[in-house]
Amino acid sequence: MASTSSSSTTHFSAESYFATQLPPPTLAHDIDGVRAFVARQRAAGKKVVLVTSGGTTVPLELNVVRFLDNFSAGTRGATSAEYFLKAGYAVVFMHRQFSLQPFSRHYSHSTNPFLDLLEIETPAPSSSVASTSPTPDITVTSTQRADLLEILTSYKHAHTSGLLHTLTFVTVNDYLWLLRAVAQELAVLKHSVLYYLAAAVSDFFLPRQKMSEHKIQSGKGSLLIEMDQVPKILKPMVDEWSPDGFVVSFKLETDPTLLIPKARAALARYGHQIVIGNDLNRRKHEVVFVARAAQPPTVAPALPSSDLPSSEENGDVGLNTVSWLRIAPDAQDVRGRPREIEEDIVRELVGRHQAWIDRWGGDA
Ligand code: 9Z3
Repeated sequence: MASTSSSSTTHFSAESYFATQLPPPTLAHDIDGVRAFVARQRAAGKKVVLVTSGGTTVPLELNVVRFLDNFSAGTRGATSAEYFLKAGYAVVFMHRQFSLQPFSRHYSHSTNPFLDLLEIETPAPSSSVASTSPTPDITVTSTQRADLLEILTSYKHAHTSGLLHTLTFVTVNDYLWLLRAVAQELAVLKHSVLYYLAAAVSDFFLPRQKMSEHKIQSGKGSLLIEMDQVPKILKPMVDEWSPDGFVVSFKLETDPTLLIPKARAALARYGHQIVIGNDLNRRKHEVVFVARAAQPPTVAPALPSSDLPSSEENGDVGLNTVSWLRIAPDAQDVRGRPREIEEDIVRELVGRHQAWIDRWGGDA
């Protein structure tokens, strides 16, 4: 059971958390879907990645009116899922409801509204049917057509091929229950499963036993809430839920000096394979891979030499290898579109994951 500390907060282990907090009502149904997906991918000999993406909320009331949230839009996860599909993986995309999704992310309502891509074309009136006005047609703006066709083709393929399976969560509680159950299903894939944990997971939560049933009232003036720490679930994930999986977690910091020490501490504590560190303000063009040194050597990165990190910052630090990955903030691809660092992250991970599979005798 949960042990009580000196303050009024409780220290939850993963075990005590799941023994005291309720599963989301859709869990059993969600897991049936994952089980069928996994069986198909296993029969086809596919490598599978679980991508988690977006922020988690922490409700403050049982009849929830207010909740704590975080900034994540789900860009990292949605973008990476596309590159994993391109690399031949089957993808379980577990994301925060309404956060960005693979393919549709290119037409987000706030950055590139879909309606702005469309034109209304009114055909010239026909002289033979004088009384009826011709029905206008809808076309895609010519400058957008090539990009839309490419994205639409990949989108349709992901769906018709059955290689993309989507799950949603909202609260940190939904996320924890779903992650455990999905990992337990994916475990049958042994070394050919990759976990790419990019969701921004709250560190704190309010156990349901401490939540007010109804909307918190304002009569008492200020609001003081003491939250408990979310249990560290990477440890049971590595030790129990999916012990053969290749686990990559992300570490977000705003103080850049903490990035590598915190990443190293996470690896030492949880025993997984890689922590990718990212600074909030530089995350779109710079990340650092911190890995356990015992890991098989990485494949040669297929990056343009201008994008390679300077070698003096990379190397072994104690038990870990540290390698920076950077792209120029204004880098563009051959078609003049902004380059995405996720392309390089995924390429690097695909190589490291394959080396992991080979090292264990290849079960993909
Ligand atoms: C990250 O660090 C992601 O890269 C971002 C992506 C959340 C910064 P966006 O969605 O942002 O593209 O806007 N995610 C993981 C942070 C995290 O919560 N890690 C936890 C931890 O280290 C759980 S593995 O304990």
